[in-house]
Amino acid sequence: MKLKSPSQFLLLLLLGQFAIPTSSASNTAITKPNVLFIAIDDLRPEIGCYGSKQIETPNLDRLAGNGTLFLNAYCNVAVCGASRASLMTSLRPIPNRRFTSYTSRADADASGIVTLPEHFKTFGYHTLSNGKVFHMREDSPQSWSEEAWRTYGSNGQEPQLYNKYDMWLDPGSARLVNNKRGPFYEAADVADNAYYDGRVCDKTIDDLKRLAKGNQPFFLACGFWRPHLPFNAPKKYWDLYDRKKIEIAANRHLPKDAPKGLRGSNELKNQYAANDGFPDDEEFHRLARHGYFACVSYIDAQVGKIMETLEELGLNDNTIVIVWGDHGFHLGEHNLWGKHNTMKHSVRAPLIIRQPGKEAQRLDQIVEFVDVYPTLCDLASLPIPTHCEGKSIKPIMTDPSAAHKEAVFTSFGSVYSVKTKNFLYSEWVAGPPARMLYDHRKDPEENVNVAESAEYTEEVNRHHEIFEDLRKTWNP
Ligand SMILES: [Ca+2]
Repeated sequence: MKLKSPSQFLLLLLLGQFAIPTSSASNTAITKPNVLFIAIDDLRPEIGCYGSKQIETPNLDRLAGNGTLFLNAYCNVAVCGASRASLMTSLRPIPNRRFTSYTSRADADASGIVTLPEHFKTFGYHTLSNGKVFHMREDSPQSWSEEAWRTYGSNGQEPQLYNKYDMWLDPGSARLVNNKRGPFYEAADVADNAYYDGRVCDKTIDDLKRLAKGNQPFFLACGFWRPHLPFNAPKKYWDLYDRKKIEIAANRHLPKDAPKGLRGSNELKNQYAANDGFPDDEEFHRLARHGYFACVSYIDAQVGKIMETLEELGLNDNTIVIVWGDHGFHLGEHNLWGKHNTMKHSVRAPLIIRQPGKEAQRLDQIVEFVDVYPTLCDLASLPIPTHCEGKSIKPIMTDPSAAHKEAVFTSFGSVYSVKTKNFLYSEWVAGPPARMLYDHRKDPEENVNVAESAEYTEEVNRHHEIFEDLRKTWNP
């Protein structure tokens, strides 16, 4: 690029278009912090650091032990593509911008919104995407300095279809079952990088080594596919668990007074190999949990390898690390599997941010994923774009006694929810009128819907008003 004047150079320097020359070629000499952005598909807070007693997640626990753990983080919509599009734009899903999985790119592009990585790119960052970051590899190509990397094409197809991409490696596994998908789990005795996520990890490690030698700050996004179905993980991660000892959900029934429209996801049913119905016995619940746990441990090990590389390269002191799951996941609670509703197990998700120089802490303020974009800008000292609907969390990371928000919002389909400190309230905005209110002080597992109980009229009205205030912003 030819510069027309010294003032243009100064402007570009201020905008971060040029790396400031330093005496060292090392990335660590750059004052702008790098961002390592790790997305884990369908990971609920089933992690040791969140209090899960059964899971083996030493690496995520170590990361949380050096960072800020958000105990009450909520996705803005309980489905993969839309949750990601919302987080990456800091825009809420609303009826005329639903961010449904296959139109996430169109929604973001049509709104002319600068995405989170695109914003960093504008300010001089080298931005990379490995694995499942946006829902589709083709989504938001302008966000990345290099073409988004996956080991398979997508072209609008779910990769689990037809075993096109070697998702099932055990020759004994069925290839096609119901709905033309493979079986819902597999434990092939293979190396980590035989399955897809191990290759995402290897690519990310190679990138870190390359980026460490450069003179540009980086925003490196790494998206793992598991523990999303199918629960395929190398056998050694299954072997971490004794299936007989796995505890299953105590509440394998719908909540009392639940609306008729309350459902879970059909994904597990679609991948269940038998044609004689879907099981509901304890053995099946243990098997499905075993598969999910094996996948979580598999991903934990990949995160560990990446964190080890970051440390070896001397990048720890100048890299913000963020780990998030795109939404929650039912593991048999209410006899539901997966996401696709607004129950706590679908909408609460893990969020861990390690900020260099910041001591470990656990925060219980409620936060939501539209807050991630402005927070990363704030932590990296970049301006926060005016379109962002979220609010930076940095103030509560700096002063844990500070307040953040009275309420956060989440959704699925035509159901919209308000989460406050003690309650989760949901309202159906289309179809037959229905609502849910769960009192998390008395009923953390959401076994009784108290929305129609006279005792809770005041709380229902209060939450409805909070929702109405949000609704007024939908069509400004
Ligand atoms: Ca997901």
